[in-house]
Amino acid sequence: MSISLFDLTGKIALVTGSTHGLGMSMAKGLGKAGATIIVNGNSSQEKIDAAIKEYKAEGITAYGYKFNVTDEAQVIDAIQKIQSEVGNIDILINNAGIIKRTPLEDMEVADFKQVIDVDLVSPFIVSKHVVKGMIQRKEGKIINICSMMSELGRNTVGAYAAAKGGLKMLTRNMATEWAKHNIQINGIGPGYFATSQTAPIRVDGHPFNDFIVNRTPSGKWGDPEELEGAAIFLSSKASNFVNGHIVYVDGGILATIGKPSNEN
Ligand code: GCO
Repeated sequence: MSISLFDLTGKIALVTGSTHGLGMSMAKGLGKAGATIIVNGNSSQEKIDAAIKEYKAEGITAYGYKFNVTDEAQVIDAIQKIQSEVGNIDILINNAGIIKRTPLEDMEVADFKQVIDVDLVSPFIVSKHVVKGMIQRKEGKIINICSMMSELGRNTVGAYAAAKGGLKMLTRNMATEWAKHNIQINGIGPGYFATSQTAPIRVDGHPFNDFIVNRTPSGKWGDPEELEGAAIFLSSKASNFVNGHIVYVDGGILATIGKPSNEN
């Protein structure tokens, strides 16, 4: 198989929420495959600058743009700046997201809405404005970062599951409406990965940590670098006839009902 299928040289990829965590891991994967990375964050310019240094230290061409993905005016302004200062966006990874772990009966409506806003509405907002150029150029890749919670529920993450389940179906509808323009829209559903977002539930001896290691056929938490391949595949020519598909990178979690903790 020609390795050029996975070559992203000359491509520009916007990865929302890519100053740290899984967003940075996927962006580094695309960068190592040749893409120029547009780094996005909304917390602080210092965080973006620190991330840019990290990308450049790995030989990746990266530019930073601070904007709030839930604010349509900021998204429109940022996309215009990116297009005039760097170039057209060929690849969009909608990764920015938040989680609030609260039992549904205790959850404030405002908190529920904030999770939906960031995790479901913002991929719509950013995609709606990036896709315009992709439609004109008759080419593009959009990847929505879904979750195990696109398929399964879990105590205390009801708002997040509602958002990520919705994002799975939004991905399918984007494919339905935009595939005719030679745009491929897919999702990546990470399993349980060792990141800052999961740090609170990943402590040795923490019941949830033991549960996940047992619930995952691979018997471990994912290493963020293990997400790079799926991101490169769905960003490259190799996936030009893949559309509306969620690639689960989960160590086998969704393949199994699980096993008793005393069984190997
Ligand atoms: C949780 C975790 C999960 C993972 C991931 C699983 O609280 O259950 O944070 O949400 O982060 O989304 O796919």
